[in-house]
Amino acid sequence: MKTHKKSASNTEKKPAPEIALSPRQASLQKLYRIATVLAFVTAGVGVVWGTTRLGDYLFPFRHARLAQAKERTFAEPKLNPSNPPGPAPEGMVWIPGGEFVMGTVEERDDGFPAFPDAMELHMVYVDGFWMDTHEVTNEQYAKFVAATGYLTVAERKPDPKEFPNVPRGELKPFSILFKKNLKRGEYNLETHEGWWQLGHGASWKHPEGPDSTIKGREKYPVVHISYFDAVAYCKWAGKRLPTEAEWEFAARGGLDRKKFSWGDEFNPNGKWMANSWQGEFPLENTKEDGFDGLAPGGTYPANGYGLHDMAGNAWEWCHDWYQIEYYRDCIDENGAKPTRNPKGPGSGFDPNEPGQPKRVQRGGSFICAPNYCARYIVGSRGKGEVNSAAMHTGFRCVKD
Ligand SMILES: [Ca+2]
Repeated sequence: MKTHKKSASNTEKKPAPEIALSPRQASLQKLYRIATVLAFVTAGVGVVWGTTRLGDYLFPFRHARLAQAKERTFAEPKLNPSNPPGPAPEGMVWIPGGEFVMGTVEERDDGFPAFPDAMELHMVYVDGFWMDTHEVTNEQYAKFVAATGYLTVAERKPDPKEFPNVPRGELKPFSILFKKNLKRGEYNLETHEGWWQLGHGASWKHPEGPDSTIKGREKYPVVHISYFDAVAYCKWAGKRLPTEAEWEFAARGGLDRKKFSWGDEFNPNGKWMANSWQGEFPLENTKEDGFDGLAPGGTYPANGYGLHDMAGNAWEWCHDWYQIEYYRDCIDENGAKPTRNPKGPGSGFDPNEPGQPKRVQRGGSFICAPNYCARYIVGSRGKGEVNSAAMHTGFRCVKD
C-alpha cells in the first residue's frame, strides 16, 4: 500500500499579507495588547493574593475530603503496656506510647470542616516518653533564668532588620496582649490588629504589661514564651519539646477518637475540665469555669495519663513545623501501617501568612471559646510564628 506523505510545501503556512494599519488602528492594537498583559498580571496577582490570604477557605474539595476522612477505617489502635524505664523525673509522668488515630473530623454547622488542617485522620505510632504533668510554671522558668541569665525574645530589643518601618528610637521590647473589654463593632477577629495589641514591656515577668507582676502567680503557667524561649528552657532542663504526635497521643489520655482529652462531653456531670472562655468571644467572658485569665496549673482534673491543662489555659509549643497539609502526607493508602514517630515537615508554611514560618502549638488557651478558636478540642491544631510570644503562649517538656 502506498502511503502518501504530504509534501512539506503543503503544510507550510503562507505568510499573511502585510496589511497597512491606520494610525488609529495601530494605537487600538497597542492598547489591546497592553490590556491583555494587564489582565494576565491582575489575574496572576489575584490568584496569589487569594491563595495566600484566603487559602484556608479556598482549599478545594474540602467537603469531599472531610466525607472521605470520616469513612476511613482503622484497625483497633494498640497502646503499649505501661512499663516506665525507671523512677519518674520530678513533675513528670510516663506516657506509654503506642498507636492512635490522629486528627479530628469535627465539622461546623454549615458542614465545612471545623479544622481543615487536622481533618485527615491517620494512624500514628509513638514510642513511650516522660512528660511534664503541668505546663511549665513561672516558678520553674524563674529558676532557669536565674541559672542562665536568659532573656526571652519579648525582653530583647527588636532587630531593626525585622522592623524596617519603625524608627530606631521607637524600637522597644514588646510582646502581644489581647485587647480587653472590647465592644461590639470595635474589633475584627480576621486580623491581628483587630483584637491584639503591642504591649511594650509585656513579658513573662509582666504578663499584662509593665505594671503587672507574677508575684503570687508562681504556680501559673509561664506565658509570653516564643518557640526559642521554650526550646532554651527544655534544653537547660535536660528535656525537649514534644513532637505534635507525642503531644496528641499524651493529650488523648489513652482514649480513642474522643472529642476532648477526657471524653466526648465538655462538662461531664456539670464539671469544668479545662480553662477556656464562656460567653460570646471577645465581648463577654462569663467565667463559669472560675477564671477570666490563666489559672494555676492543676486547677482542673488530670486526663487518663495524669496530665493537667492539655486543653485550654496556655497554648503549648510543639517541636514540629506547621504545614496545613502535613497530615495528608501521613495517610497510608493501605490503612495498615501507622506513621512511626513523625517529627513534622521539613519547614513551616502557613498560606495565611506565607512570610512567617510557624511551628505547631497545641491545646488552645483561656481565650478559646465555642464561637472562636475552640482548640481545646483534642485533635485540633494551632500554630505560631517562631519569634512571637503572646499573653497566652506557654509550653511543657518531654524527656526520652
Ligand atoms: Ca476561663
